Amino acid sequence: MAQIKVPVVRNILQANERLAAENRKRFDNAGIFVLNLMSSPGAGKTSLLEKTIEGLAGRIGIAVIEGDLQSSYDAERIQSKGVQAVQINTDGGCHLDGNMIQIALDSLDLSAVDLLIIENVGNLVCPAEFNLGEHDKIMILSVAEGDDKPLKYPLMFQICSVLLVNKIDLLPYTDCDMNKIRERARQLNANQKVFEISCRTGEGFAPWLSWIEEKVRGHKKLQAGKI
Ligand SMILES: Nc1nc2c(ncn2[C@@H]2O[C@H](COP(=O)(O)OP(=O)(O)OP(=O)(O)O)[C@@H](O)[C@H]2O)c(=O)[nH]1
Ligand SMILES: [Mg+2]
Repeated sequence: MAQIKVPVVRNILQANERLAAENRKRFDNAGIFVLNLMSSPGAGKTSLLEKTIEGLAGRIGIAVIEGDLQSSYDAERIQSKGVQAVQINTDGGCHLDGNMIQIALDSLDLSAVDLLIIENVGNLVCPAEFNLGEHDKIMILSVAEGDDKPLKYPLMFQICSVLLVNKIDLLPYTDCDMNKIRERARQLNANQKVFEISCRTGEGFAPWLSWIEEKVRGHKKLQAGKI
């Protein structure tokens, strides 16, 4: 059975790569910087989006694509912040793919958007395999999940240029060792940028917001230079 499955999986990934490349072209032509945000369920993806939208209000035009198995709950949370959000329901699927993003883009007005953030389905495994056309992949790990996660889900840590360690307000109530997270993540990805944050208290948000602003500005400059 394994001999049959391998080529099928490869074909699916190759087809996805083509769609992701098309998405990337579309983003670049529109001058939009795109982040693919991943984590396990409940680590704080939507909370991060809410606080980031508040922090960048009036400075950067933001739109959001939400991926969940069911419900439009997260898209409604984002819309209530005054930002365009479209919800994809994967109906059991454990990750987003390039085709789903292509369809979702048709529901967004991208004319005033500088930054598109895609909240992937809560899962530390499959989303790591599927490019969406994003410029950066970023992940959240909450301290309540434990400091062993880099050991168990290495691919996610390897491919993400940013690691946000969230819920640091809960550190006193856990046995999570921040030094272990940093060291284990560094061994997998020495270039990864790490931010320690709390979406509850807002601690650590200033450097994270500066990182985004710098990225959006840099992307605009790069695209303008190509024209
Ligand atoms: N104490 C504390 N709780 C937090 C923090 N960030 C998020 N939460 C809580 O964690 C829970 C899950 O947060 P969400 O932002 O919905 O997580 P998510 O990753 O979007 O979840 P899914 O979309 O279901 O995968 C909510 O009850 C949040 O209020 C934090 O920094 N500290
Ligand atoms: Mg969410």
